[in-house]
Amino acid sequence: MVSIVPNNIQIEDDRTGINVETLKRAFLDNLFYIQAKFPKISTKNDYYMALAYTVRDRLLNRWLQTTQTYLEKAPRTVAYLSAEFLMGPHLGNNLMNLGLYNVVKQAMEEFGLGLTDLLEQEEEPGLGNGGLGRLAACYIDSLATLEIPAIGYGIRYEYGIFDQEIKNGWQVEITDKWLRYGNPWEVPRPEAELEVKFGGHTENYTDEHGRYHVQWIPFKVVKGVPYDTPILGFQTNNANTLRLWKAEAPESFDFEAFNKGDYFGSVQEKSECENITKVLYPNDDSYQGKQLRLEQQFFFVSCSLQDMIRMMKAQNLTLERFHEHFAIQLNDTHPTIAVAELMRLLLDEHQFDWDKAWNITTKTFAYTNHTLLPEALERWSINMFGSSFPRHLQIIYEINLRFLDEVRIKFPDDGNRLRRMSIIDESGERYIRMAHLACVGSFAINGVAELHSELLKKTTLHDFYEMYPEKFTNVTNGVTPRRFMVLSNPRLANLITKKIGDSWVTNLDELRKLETFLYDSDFCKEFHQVKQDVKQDLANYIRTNYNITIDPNSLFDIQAKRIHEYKRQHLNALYIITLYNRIKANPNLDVTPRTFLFGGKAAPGYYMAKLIIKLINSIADVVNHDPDMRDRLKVIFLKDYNVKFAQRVYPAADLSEQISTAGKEASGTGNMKFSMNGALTIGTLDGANIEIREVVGEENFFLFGLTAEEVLQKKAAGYNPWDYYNSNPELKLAIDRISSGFFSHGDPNLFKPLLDSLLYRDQYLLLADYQSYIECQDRVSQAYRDREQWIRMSILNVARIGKFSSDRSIRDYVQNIWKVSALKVEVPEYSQSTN
Ligand code: 4GP
Repeated sequence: MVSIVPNNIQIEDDRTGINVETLKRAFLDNLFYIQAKFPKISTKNDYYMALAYTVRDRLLNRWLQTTQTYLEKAPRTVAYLSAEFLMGPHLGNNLMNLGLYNVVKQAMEEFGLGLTDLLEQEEEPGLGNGGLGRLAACYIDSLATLEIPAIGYGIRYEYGIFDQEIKNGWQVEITDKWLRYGNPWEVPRPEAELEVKFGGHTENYTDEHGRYHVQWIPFKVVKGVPYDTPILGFQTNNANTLRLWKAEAPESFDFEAFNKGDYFGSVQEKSECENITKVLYPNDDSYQGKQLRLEQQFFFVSCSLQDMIRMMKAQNLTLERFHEHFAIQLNDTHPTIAVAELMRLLLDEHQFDWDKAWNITTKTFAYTNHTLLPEALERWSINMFGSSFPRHLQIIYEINLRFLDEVRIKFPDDGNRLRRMSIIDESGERYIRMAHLACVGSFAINGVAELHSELLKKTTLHDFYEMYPEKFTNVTNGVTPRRFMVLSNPRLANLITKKIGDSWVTNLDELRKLETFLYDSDFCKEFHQVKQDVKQDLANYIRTNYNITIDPNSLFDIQAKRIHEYKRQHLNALYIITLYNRIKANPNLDVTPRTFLFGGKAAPGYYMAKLIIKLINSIADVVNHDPDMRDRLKVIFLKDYNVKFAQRVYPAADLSEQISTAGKEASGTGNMKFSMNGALTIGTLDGANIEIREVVGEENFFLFGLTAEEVLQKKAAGYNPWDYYNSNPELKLAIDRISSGFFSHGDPNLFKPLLDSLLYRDQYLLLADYQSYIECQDRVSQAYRDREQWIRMSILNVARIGKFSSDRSIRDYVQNIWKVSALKVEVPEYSQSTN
């Protein structure tokens, strides 16, 4: 076999060398030969690009070596199918993983360039909405770090999640043109393109052996072109691949139409094909039954499965062993059409019989559920589905027929159960229930936190749990400490490393050692100083970008996540108004100064969420300009919350708001990132909050609110929000302030829809939880005054958070679901980094 890396490459080669001089030379070389610029006319972006290519070069031998090793050894491989990958900027992460951060920083400094400045330049690939997409990114990081052979498969959206601007207090969406200046991290692979079919009809035929087959005659065919991004693990040589698919027209023009003079018709067809991967649907925890969305899902799933089959063929592996070679994880139901597509490929294109194909399929897939919210459970109308995927509809009918027979055997004479469990919802207009297809077609089903997995078994997927109890398991989410501690909070990371060495970065449980220093006053001082410095950084940022001065000595109280009624940003807002009212009533009140910071995007079509943003901004307007507040209260809505910005925000928090209605937040992952950075949590017994509280200790967590069970009981007993309004004067005053038009220049109607929803329905029980929340918030204010105790609580949050590393989650998946093994990749000596 020819060596992957040419043998004549030397240590000092410009594409691999890692000392300052070589890096500088390589940087100038890239500036000249790739950006076609010289320093005098270079923009900051040119410098960023030149540096990105310099770093990418140093990744490539690891990446290619990984590919070669995987090719030779043909290990069992995880295929992580996700419609979203919210990766965040690559440059800093790659520098950290390669161990090149400091040497590159120095090289840039010698050119008079600031590395931080260059890092800022990167447009982040916003190919996800929030939790689910960012989780996929953390998992891809951990897979590489743990040296697990894996591929991430997804969609290369031309426009990712919109950029958010705030105009007059309202959210305004701006197209995210993240590819405008090129993407140095991806490598297009047009030679590996595949075809994906859509629409049309099916025909039956009999082959020469008298066997019956179905052929799908599509209406259109679209090309899928893979774009590959290397994902390097932390200080490993394993660089896995993130393979994102772009849709293209099969021919650039329909020449027949063109020759007939239908120029626009032929161009239109091209753009219709390309539309499939044009834009990410900006909805989180909900879905829109749009045909294009379904087509996106099928498109990337079909490309990915065909790609896997092609790889097996290239390795001379038989498809009979598909399930031994690949473990495919379905990240929510978005890729679930894969169950039907793998069946189709095996049946129609590779001539397997049904039983064999079904056996392979059901040993291949595992399904993760991310939400219990009914509005987020995907279902596709039969008509729409059948018009795009006539063959898959047949296959799904057949799967359903056989599945219902099984149900009948296990639960005879239970017609209601059959109706409830059927993959086809026949209660009105007929729909395909994708979660049901996922449960039937997978060998494992998991929720993302203990409570969530329990609730799945008890409620949403209860029938499936009774049918297949052995399939159900829990994998509590985790997040990568590389990006969310080492990269985003270097001050804290350095302090920790100084105390306990650096093995915590890949073994987060090691943080426990910090408990030894709990009463070491020097350490506590340093720990506190780190927090103050980081808060000062954020304060500077806010002053520069918002022209608002905030006091780093005030308590930084942060709620950063998608805006959603169940996440209850408006409960937080009610507390702010309560504090405001108290100070207005008693201007000399002794309050703990607080800065309330919010960040998060609302789905563009989610009116109530947008109104919540407007409410927060309107409160900020009044509070920040009221001299009575005397800097004791500040409110800021930080626009365009994304991964890059999140990295600034988590480290600066004193208090993390995790206040969803119990039973609604599947897990949460922001809660983990805040706690890892020493914020204390104020939260309900929801999602992973419960497990966080368990490990950090209940005395280091501010708990309030109803439990999931109490929420259900309250609703069952006939919940009436007016009872709370009428009996709680502070709550009444807060709500009346809003309804009087006090925050809306006298307009009593602006926030009426929000207030009506609270007073007449209050689906998420804000009013029921209000008193408990404000009492808890008052305890927080009190606790913050005891600085030493607060610091200790904060240290304990960091020290005990080890469980929530995504490395632990991935180990759980590896051992309990995927059954894959690590495979170490070796690279030549010269490219090993030194720092
Ligand atoms: C989110 C859940 O809302 C969140 O609780 C969870 O931590 C995250 O997935 C990852 O598991 N769901 C979504 C979504 O982002 O789009 O459904």
